[in-house]
Amino acid sequence: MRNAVVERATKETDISIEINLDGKGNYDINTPIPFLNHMLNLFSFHGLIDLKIKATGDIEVDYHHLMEDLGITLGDTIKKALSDKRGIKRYGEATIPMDESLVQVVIDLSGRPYLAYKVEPLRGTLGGLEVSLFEDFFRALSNHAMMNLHIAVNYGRDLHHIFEAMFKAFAMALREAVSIDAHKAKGLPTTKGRL
Ligand SMILES: [Mn+2]
Repeated sequence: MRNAVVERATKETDISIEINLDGKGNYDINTPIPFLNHMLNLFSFHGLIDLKIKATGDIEVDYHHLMEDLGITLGDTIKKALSDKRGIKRYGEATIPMDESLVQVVIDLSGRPYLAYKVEPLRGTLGGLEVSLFEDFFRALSNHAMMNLHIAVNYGRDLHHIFEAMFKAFAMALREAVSIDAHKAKGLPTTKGRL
């Protein structure tokens, strides 16, 4: 089983995350950001990744610190669970609709972090959460998971639908990228000898 636990506490936030990449999609997500809980539940369920999160933070300021620190800690946890990445497919892609919205996510677990976030400037809040903070969340996550992550909103109207499609696409793309490839099971999916 590829699992990991990471705990991270600062003066601003206190986060503990437990992950199992070879799970069944069981989740127990407790952050004080209701819309993010909804997104992480979907991520776990569709990614077949078991995920337990306990988080608190200085949300009386705003949600920025907690969103960014959750991205950092989830990225660290994914990286730790992947360990030496032996046998993984490495690449993953998913394009997922949610009613009128369509979002594409492409992942390369290359060891070189990069976020391409092709999202028209979206303004607005979902359950009090400013949606621009999702870019900060995914940037922190890609940096700490050492993941090349491309997110493109092809089109969409409703903010809830756009971000729900984004998290489902992220889940499906990651599920593929971390899956074990029978052809590569003996080694690393690179001609370089390390990832
Ligand atoms: Mn929903």
